Amino acid sequence: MRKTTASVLTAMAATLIAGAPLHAEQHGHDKAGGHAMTKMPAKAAGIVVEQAWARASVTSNGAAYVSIRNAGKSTDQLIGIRTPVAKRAELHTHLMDNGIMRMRPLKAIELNPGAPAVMRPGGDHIMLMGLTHKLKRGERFPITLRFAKAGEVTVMATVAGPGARGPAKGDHKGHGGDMKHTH
Ligand SMILES: [Cu+2]
Repeated sequence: MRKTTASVLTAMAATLIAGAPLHAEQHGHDKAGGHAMTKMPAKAAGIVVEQAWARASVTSNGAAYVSIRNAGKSTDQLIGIRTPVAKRAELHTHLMDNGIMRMRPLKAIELNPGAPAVMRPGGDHIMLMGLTHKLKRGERFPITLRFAKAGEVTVMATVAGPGARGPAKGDHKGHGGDMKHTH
């Protein structure tokens, strides 16, 4: 088990270097803070980010999840992530490999009109690497998503419990009554 984890991390590190341009743009827009975007789902050029949440962290890495709807007419791609709470944030997915669940970095996530991308534990996720502090349940923090066409969107993620399978129930902060879910 331990060995497997280590080799996955090594593979991830190699890919991270290859994927470095994703981070070329870190010149501090983090002041966004999200005041303006807490009232309704964040939106840019047809892209709607409906739900953002994270698990409470137990190590120096963490995981966050968003649901993205492409309400436009053409395909877009999620190509980059950043957040002030982690040194790096990467797009990951989980793949079964010989009966072992492994994480794999993704260069991008395709966003087709009419097919929402729902990140969830065990599937696509945002890997938060090198957290600046422990993410505690109930805490909120900004995540900036970069899209190939729609540009950048910043959303506020709410931290749920450490083993949560979904966003905390009854948390209406920042979701402007958009309570629908796809599964
Ligand atoms: Cu991961």
